Amino acid sequence: MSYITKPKVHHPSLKRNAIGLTRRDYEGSLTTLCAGCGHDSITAAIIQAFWELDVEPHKVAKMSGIGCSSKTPAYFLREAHGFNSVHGRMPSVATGAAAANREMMMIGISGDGDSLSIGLGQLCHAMRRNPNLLYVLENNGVYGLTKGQFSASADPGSTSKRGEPNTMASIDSVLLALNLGATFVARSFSGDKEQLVPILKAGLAHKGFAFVDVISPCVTFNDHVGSTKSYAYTRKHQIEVVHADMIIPRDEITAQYAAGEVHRVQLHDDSWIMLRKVEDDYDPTDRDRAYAHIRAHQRVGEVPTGLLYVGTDLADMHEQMGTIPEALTDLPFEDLCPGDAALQKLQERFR
Ligand SMILES: Cc1ncc(C[n+]2csc(CCOP(=O)(O)OP(=O)(O)O)c2C)c(N)n1
Ligand code: SF4
Repeated sequence: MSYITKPKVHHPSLKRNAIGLTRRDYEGSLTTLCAGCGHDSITAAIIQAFWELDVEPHKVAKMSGIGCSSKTPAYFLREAHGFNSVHGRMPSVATGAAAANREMMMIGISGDGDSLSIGLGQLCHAMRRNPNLLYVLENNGVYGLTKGQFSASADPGSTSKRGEPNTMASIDSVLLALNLGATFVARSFSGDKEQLVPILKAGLAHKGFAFVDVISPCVTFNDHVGSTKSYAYTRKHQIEVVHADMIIPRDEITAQYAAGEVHRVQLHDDSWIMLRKVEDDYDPTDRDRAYAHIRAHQRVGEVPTGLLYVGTDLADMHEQMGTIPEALTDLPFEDLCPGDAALQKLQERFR
C-alpha cells in the first residue's frame, strides 16, 4: 500500500470537537487514488463522521481487503489500528478482531470486487453472525485496481469503457444484506456527503453488523455513458426513500421536520436515529416491505438511497456467543491460557 505523509499543519482557528481534536487529526496519509475517485469522497465523509462522534482514533480498528477501495483506510485515522487483509478476506479477519475486543470500534472498507466476487462467502457469513462492525462497500461496478473489468455489481446491459455490454445478472448488495438478516442496511452516494455522514455515524453507533453500500464512481474506468455507476447516472436516478439524522444524546436536538412522518430509533449507546420518510409507503423497520420497495424501484431504473432498513431486535455476535465483556488483551495470561489440564478436560467433552 502506497503511503505518502500529509504535511501536518493545523490552522489555529480550526474547530475542535468535544475531545479537543480537529478534523485534521482524523486524517491519514495523502491519497494515491485518481483525482475525482468516489472513494476519496467517502474517506472525507468517514473523517467527518468520526470527528462529529468525538471518537478517540486509537480506539478504532480499520480493516480492509484488496482494491483501490481497500487502500482507503490508509487515508483516514492515522492513529487507529489497522489490518489490510488478503483479497476478499476482510470479513473473517474483522469478525475475529471484533470477537477478541468489543471495546474497539470497528470499521471495514471493501470494494464490490472484494466483497461480491472473491469475498462473497465471507461477507454472507459476517452478515449472519452480526459482529459489531460498520462495513462500507465502495461500489463502482468494476475492479478499479486491475483496470476496469466488470464486477458482480455491474448491472446487466451496462457497458464497459470500450462499449461492451455486461451480459451477466448483477448481485445487489443491499438486497443480499436484507435477505441474510443484516440488522442495519443503507445505500448512499459518494457525491452526497449530507446523506452519507449521518448514515455512517448511525452505522458506527449500531450494535451489530451495519452494512453501508456507497455508489462510488470510478472516474478512470466506469464514469461514461452506458455505465449505471457513473456520477451522471447516479445523480439522475438516485431517490432518497428515507432521510436519516443522527442525534447524539449530549447534543441539543435541533432536527426539525416540517413535513413527513418522523420515526425515532434508539441505538445501544443511547443515541437516536431520526428517520423522516421521504416516500409515503416506505417503512425502514419492515424488512420484507423494504426489500419489495427497493426491487420495485430498481425495475424502473431508480437507485433507492438512505437508511433502507434498521432493526434493533436481533442479538449481536457477543450476545449470541455469550462472550466475556472484557477485551481478551485485558485478561490475565492464566485465564486466557488455562493450561494443559483445562485443555484435556475440554477435549474430553468432545470425545
Ligand atoms: C487472490 C487475489 N486474486 C486476484 C487479485 C487481483 N485483484 C486485485 S484488486 C482486485 C479487484 C478489486 O476490485 P474492487 O474490490 O471492486 O475494488 P476497486 O479497486 O474497484 O475499488 C483484483 C481482482 C488479488 N489481488 N488477489
Ligand atoms: S482506478 Fe478507479 S477506483 Fe481506482 S483510484 Fe482510479 S478512479 Fe478510483
